[in-house]
This record gives sequence, structure tokens and C-alpha cells, in this order.
Amino acid sequence: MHIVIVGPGALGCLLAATLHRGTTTTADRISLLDYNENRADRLNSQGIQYEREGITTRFTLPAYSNPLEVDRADALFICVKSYDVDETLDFCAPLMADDCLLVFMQNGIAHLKHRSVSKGAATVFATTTEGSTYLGPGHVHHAGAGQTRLGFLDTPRPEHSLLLPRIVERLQAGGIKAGITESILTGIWRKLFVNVGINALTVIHDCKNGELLEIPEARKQMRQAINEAVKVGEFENIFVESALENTENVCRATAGNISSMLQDVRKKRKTEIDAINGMIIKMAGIHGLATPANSSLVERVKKIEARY
Ligand code: KPL
Repeated sequence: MHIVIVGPGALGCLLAATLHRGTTTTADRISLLDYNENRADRLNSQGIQYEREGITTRFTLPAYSNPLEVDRADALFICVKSYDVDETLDFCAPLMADDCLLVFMQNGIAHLKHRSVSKGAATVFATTTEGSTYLGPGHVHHAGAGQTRLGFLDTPRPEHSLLLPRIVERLQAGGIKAGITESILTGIWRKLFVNVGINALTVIHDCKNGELLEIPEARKQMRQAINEAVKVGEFENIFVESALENTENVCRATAGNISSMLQDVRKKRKTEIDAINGMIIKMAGIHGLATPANSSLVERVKKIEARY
């Protein structure tokens, strides 16, 4: 089996480390694909550094910047930000063989439009609440354990449905809680509620995930933003129980993590606010619902981005 991780950011490196650990046979290979040639060169010379609870593990994996040099892949994990997915899919089109799986790992729901991006390759959507902090090229801190769920939105062909459990086995063997779900759409919304309630607020309060629970104002904003999002979900026929409690549990499980949005802001990078709280506002508009809490979060994060 050959798995290619496209986008070696925090989550990409975390998955690479997990799959590397979960690989027991030399017939399994993991490669990295990065559009940035300098970074790919650096990954080849310096390898990946994975930190967990004060212990650092180093290993090497082949990194490429030219998709034409990569061997046929069984699965492509698309680990780029949601606003980079379109370009990334064009970039790795040569690798999308008919029998391969395209695994989308983005936050938010904007990437759901790629459901039938390829005629042959099957699309898998995944959610994860693993906390990962990017420390530099190939260098990741695994800051909190979570859960990873993968599933097909459309009925897969037999070869695709046989391949997914084999990939999930490697993730489990690598030490993360991963599983296949029949209801990935609900899972994506459940994760969306987590991101609605955590990401923008960690930017506004400039704090780690766990610290949000200690700030009364943040807890109030979290509750209001999630309530609005849950209402939008219900208009879309998505019913998720205990969205707020689930989000608070993720804050506890990833207490020491810096959310991906705060990592973006600290590096003065574009955030995924449009794919997260922005999508709630957009869909609320379709259903005639008001979203004052999410609108205020989007406005404040955009103001911060505008000051870069
Ligand atoms: O998905 C995340 C993110 O930071 O984007 C969580 C689960 C909130 C972990 O930080």
C-alpha cells in the first residue's frame, strides 16, 4: 500500500508520523507531497520530527514537489487548508488513479463541494480532533489526543470500500483512535460545531484551547455561536446532540493545543474562518436565520487578519 500525504503541515506531519508507526511491512510506503520545492528538499534532508509528551521521534520519508515523480498511490490524504483545496486537487490530478482514495481532512464544510471531484477515485471525508501544533517544516507537536473518523458520503465501489479499513488499521496501529463511520456527514457537522466554538475564540482571546473554559466571556460566546450553528444544522436535517458538551470535552482533551486558527494568525496566514463560522452565516442566510454571535466572530477575526 502506498499512502501519499499532500500538505505536510501540522496535521499532515501528524498523520505521516502515525502511519509511519503503524506500518509493519516493507510493502507499505508513505510519501509526502508538497508544492513547495524548498520545503520538500528540507523534509528529505532533515526528515520529520514528532513530539509527544516531551519525547521527540525522528524519521525520514520521501518528500516530493513534483507529482509526476510520485509512484501510483492507493490513497491521497489531502491535508491542506480548506481554501487551498481547489488548487491542490489540480496539482495532484496526475495521482488520482481510478482505484485510489482521496481523503479530505479539512475543517469546516466548504470542501464538501469536492464530493465528486474525480470520476474514478473515491472520495472519503474525515474529521479529526487530534491536537497538532506546527513547529516548523516537518516538525510537529502532538498536543492532545482526539478521535478520527473516516467515511464515504456516496456508496463506494467494492475495491474502495475494501481499501478504507486497511488504511484505518494502519492509523490505529500508529496509535490514534480512528474508525470508519457510516454517518460522516453528521460527523463533519459535529466537528464543524467544535471548530465554530473553539477556533475563532482562541484567536480573539489569544489562548490555548483549554483556557477558553476558564474565561466566562469565551464560554458565553462559545455557547451562543454553537447554538446558532446547531439551528442551521437542523434546517439542513443534521441533528447532533450535546454539541456544546462535546466541544467543551475537545477543549479539555486538547487543552495544551494552540488551535489551527490561532497558529495561522500567529504566523500571519489566512485563516479558515470563511469555511467555519463564515459557512454558518452563509447557510443561515439561505434559511432566513440570524447569526449575531457568528457574525461578530467572523468580523473580529477578519479585522485581525486585515492588520497583518
Ligand atoms: O480542529 C481543531 C483545530 O485546531 O483546528 C481542534 C480540534 C480544535 C484542535 O485544536
